[in-house]
Amino acid sequence: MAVLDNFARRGYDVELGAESLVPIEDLSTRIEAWQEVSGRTIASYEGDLLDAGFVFDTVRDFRPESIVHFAEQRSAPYSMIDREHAVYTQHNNVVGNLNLLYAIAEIDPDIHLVKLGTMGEYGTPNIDIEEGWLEVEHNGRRDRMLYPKKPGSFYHLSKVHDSHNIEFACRIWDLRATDLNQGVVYGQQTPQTALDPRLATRFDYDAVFGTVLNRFVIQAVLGQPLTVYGEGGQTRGVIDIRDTVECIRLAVENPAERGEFRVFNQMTESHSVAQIADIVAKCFPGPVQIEHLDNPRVEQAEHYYHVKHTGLVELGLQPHLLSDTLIESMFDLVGANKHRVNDDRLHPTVRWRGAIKS
Ligand code: USQ
Repeated sequence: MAVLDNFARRGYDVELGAESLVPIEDLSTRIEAWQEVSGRTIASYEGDLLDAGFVFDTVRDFRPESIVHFAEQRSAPYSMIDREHAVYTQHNNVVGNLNLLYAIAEIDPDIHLVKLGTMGEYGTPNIDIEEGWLEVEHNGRRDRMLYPKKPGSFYHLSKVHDSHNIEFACRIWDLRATDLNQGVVYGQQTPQTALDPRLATRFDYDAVFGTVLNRFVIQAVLGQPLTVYGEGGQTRGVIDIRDTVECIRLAVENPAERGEFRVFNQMTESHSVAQIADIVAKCFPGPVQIEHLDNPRVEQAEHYYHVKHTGLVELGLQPHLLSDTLIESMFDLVGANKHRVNDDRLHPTVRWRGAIKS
């Protein structure tokens, strides 16, 4: 196994003046810790997917069977800060992914690409969301098309562009790829990271990178109001971090066929933001205030949301559904690290219409 990293995520922390709530070791320390607890080695390559020469050299050197591609700027608010951040996000994500597709096609088209997509590619259409593809009948004729996308940020759009590029590469070069359209992740530990504190993974609380349930848990422990945007009627697919890891394992061990662009909706249940706030408030052993802020994003306040997500379950996924026990264990984790929070970073500052002069 090998890991490739340009440490961009650590750079965003410096830029934004926020850090993971749980301290993160440097890569070499984490690799050493993993070797100690598991007896397995991980090779590491330091470089950028935007550097095509580096990508080709790395793929040629390591010759993987599968590549799990998580190396993208993943925050919707970050992509909406201003023009520069939108351009950075789409350039970094779309071009990095394209370099990887070319490397696979030229070096070994048998490599299975497992790509992190997002449920946000679909947006909130007023029809059922299928797993990536849609059977369409139009003027008496039928075809199977990529599901039409209506995403909600320049970040989510970057993943739509990636999906189209990957489907095209599968069609013309006979590559094999799985697009994991992941929902909003919550939780912080997996059975693997729990083996040693040096293996801890990120737990973001700030309004740019923190995801909604994790933020509400942290706000409850800090005695801060839970920041529900608008009425909280927007519904999202969510997934426990332990299941995200399991889904990747299942996708890698059951590769797509050559020429196949396979899509899984990687989420296990849906909740509205208001429901998530209520669940956190109910579990917390003290008083919790819920604050409805003017929604800084542009999104539908109320909408239909029905998602098909059977592909991963058919491969054997046994979902961990959101439970009081999980949320309670997160309270302890936050309590132990709450001195690390910079309160200024909790409140949303990025407005979807904020950078446009009108
Ligand atoms: N929200 C609040 N209050 C908060 C934070 C968020 O009401 O303090 C609301 C947002 O308005 C949104 C929902 O909660 O309606 C989810 O927001 P989020 O920040 O948890 O998630 P999102 O921006 O959609 O992005 C996250 C990850 C991204 C991933 C995506 C999956 O950062 O990498 O792709 O979840 S999905 O949402 O399915 O597209």
